[in-house]
Amino acid sequence: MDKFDYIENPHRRYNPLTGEWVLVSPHRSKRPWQGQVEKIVEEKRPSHDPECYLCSGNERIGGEKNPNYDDVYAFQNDFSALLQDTPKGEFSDGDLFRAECESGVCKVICFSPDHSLTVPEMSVENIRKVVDLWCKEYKELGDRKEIGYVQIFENKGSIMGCSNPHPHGQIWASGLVPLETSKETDTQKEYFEKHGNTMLSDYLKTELEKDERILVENDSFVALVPFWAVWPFETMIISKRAVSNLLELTSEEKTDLADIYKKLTVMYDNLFEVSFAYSAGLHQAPTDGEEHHEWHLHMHFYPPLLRSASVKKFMVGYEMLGTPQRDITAEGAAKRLKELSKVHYKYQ
Ligand code: H2U
Ligand code: ZN
Repeated sequence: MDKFDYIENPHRRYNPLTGEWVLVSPHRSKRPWQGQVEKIVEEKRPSHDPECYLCSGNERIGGEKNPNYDDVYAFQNDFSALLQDTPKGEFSDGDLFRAECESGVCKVICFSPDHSLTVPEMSVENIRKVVDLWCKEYKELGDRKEIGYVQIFENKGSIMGCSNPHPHGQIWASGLVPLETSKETDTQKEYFEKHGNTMLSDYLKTELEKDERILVENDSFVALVPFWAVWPFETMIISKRAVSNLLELTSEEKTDLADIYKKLTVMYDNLFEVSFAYSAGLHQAPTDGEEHHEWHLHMHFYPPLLRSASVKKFMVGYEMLGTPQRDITAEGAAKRLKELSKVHYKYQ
């Protein structure tokens, strides 16, 4: 038998942040593809849409009116999944039937008054205003004693269930630390206690040395395809300095975060020459009143597209019943992404 080679042979890869595994089948990406490949024709959107509930000055569904904002704007979600005044309590009927109250705050953040834009088309200066608003919201919500975690995220594209193309994100701040960040807290804590460094600073050091999965970097951040990526073009942005949350960033670092957010999303749009859909979000220290030296600020991007503007990866079959699986390797995905033009296709 030949020696095991993870570029060629089927294997599984470990995600040290979640403790989970992904099955990688590189030999399958050589099989012929016979599905259809359509080019999506995107309609040009106006800068202001009178029907849009996020545009400045417009009325929202609940009847409230947005102010005439000129850069960013945050408001409480009119259909919040978490509510502040939920009665405290829990229910249990033996070991098998358990429920606990959960409360929190949900907000919507408009990234720009310009309805026609998306992050990759915004200026770094204007994306910086989004970063500043994230900082303000993380601080204000996180300072509340009943809030244990502030999840900041962006759902982009109708295939991700996003209801409106107006550039926007959301924040869900909950009493408890939700599942994904709770797993990442445990794994990072264990690593930090054992090694004295954050897991992601050691990970990033090796990634930079190997340079097999790095997409782009600036003075403060690196964007890469993680070794353990599940989605075909899944990526992460990791801060070079081991900071645990947004509030520890210097002003230059905040601008660099805006810069790399733009650079990565330009790559994404250029991949299939379409406004690329994804769910992305910041992962940072819980606001549960504990010290979190183990936490290392990062951002995950989970895009659903596989091989064209219209062919999506489905998490089905073995993936629902067994374990997630991918064909194109993380290295292959990184190579494709980093070879793309750094200029957005609409402006080439
Ligand atoms: P998406 O990005 O996932 O489509 O979310 C948009 C959010 O905007 C969604 O959570 C909220 C929805 O509840 N919303 C309002 O708060 N007010 C409105 O008038 C419409 C939508
Ligand atoms: Zn709009």
